[in-house]
Amino acid sequence: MPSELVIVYHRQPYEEVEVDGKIEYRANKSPNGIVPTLKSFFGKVENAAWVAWKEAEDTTNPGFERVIQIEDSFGKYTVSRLPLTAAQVKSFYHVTSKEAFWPILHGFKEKYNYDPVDWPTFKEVNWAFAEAAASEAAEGASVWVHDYNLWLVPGYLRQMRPDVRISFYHHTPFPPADMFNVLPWRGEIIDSLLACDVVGFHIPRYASNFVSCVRSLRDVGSVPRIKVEDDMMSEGSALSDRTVPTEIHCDDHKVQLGVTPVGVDVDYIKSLAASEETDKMADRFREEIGHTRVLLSVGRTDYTKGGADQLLAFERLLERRPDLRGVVRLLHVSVPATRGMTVYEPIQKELEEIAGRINGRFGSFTFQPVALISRAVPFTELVAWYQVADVAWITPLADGMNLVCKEYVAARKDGDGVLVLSEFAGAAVELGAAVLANPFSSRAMDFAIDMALDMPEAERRARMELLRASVEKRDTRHWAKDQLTLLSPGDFGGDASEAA
Ligand code: GDG
Repeated sequence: MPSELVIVYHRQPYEEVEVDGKIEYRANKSPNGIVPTLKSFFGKVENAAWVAWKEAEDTTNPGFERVIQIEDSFGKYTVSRLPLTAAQVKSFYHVTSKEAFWPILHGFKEKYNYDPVDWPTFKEVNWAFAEAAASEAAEGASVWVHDYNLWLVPGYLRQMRPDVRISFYHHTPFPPADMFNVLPWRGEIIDSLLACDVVGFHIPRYASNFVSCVRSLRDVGSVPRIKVEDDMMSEGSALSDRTVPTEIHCDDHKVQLGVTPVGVDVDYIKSLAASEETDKMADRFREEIGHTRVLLSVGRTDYTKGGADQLLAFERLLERRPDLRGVVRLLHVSVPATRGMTVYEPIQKELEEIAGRINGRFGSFTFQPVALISRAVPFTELVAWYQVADVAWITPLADGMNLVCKEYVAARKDGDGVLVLSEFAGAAVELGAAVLANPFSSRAMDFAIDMALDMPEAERRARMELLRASVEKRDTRHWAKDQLTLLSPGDFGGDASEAA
């Protein structure tokens, strides 16, 4: 049945489990992150569909079921699975998206790798995503495309289906023109985005950067701007702007710019934090660590996340402050990328090398200052650690938003704990009550971590109260409400506030 809302996201919204020789589809193991947030839209929109890829050795295999019906805790929905070969996945995702686009989006020109890019394959895969979305969408439906690896989908879809409303959301930063224009395919990408009805970003700065990129390539005339809400303009963040562009007109077509920072599911995290299981786990962790103070860092293993700089800052902390040796530990959870992404291997090695050196220099038979966890930890366990950690140390060099810092705040039901947050995470624009740090400056990192560790309880609590108010205000429900308005103003029926 044609769908009113088609979500186009490269990952499948479930996990396949083999039970007695039969494949069963189950909700993703990890209840956090962006997939459950997107899936929450299914409960509120009739006939929703999802388009993702499925790696298939033989794409002509008649047994391959392309469209499947799923029913899980999020409701009933259709999943259209694009069969891609391993070579297509490697070329479109691991190479073009991760080696060429990702570094440019995050401002790392030196990591940009153009040579292995096979642009025709990228186009072919994007065309296939657009075709799948076109065949799922009902007349006048909304199609919601996610992230840079599907940048060309809107342009193709517009050719196939002029009737649909197309919205594109960027989960990453959007870079300024002198960075974006490094991409030789810049004109094609911008033209595709200009075929959208809505182009969405986390924060005002990314929308402004997008406008500067469009202006550098196309004639768009004047662009209206409005003042940014006060609570989206933290003075301490390097990414804060005072005004934000609202729309672009190009060739008689209006593109609305949506600025909607993604939040976390505060109610869900609070319920986990209040559960007996998490409480018991947190108590066990406290018992195990005794009087040790815990600094917690969580993120994917990626050069943008600043893991190595953080470990080096921790090493300097132990060098500078002998009083903290044997007293403070860093729990560094760094989850490696999916299989086959060799581009992240050197970072993993670097993290292991620095962590090993710190433990060698400052550890003993019974005490290791750094616990480097190179695998995913179950989310309940993570929430228990959020409750136990004295400091959440989240200092990416660049990050579209960063959900981990918001999860930490949402989990602090005791109202205590300190968040040290990079000025270059999108979240810093809202979370000005955190200890904001510039990860490019050793001095600033040292100052921030000293300040966090030495902060009096009253100040910790006052800051945490402000942080919690902010995270609660812009949670997944808030984001969903904004998204539904942008996706289809006045349509879909129901109460959008219940969508997440
Ligand atoms: C992209 C953008 C933007 C991490 N370790 C474990 C684990 N996680 C979960 C966290 C969180 C999610 O993964 C990571 O979200 P982030 O937002 O921090 O980062 P990206 O994956 O880079 O996401 C980012 C986001 O899209 C949304 O738009 O904020 O800027 O780069 O939910 O909790 N979860 C579990 N175990 C782990 O060890 N279960």
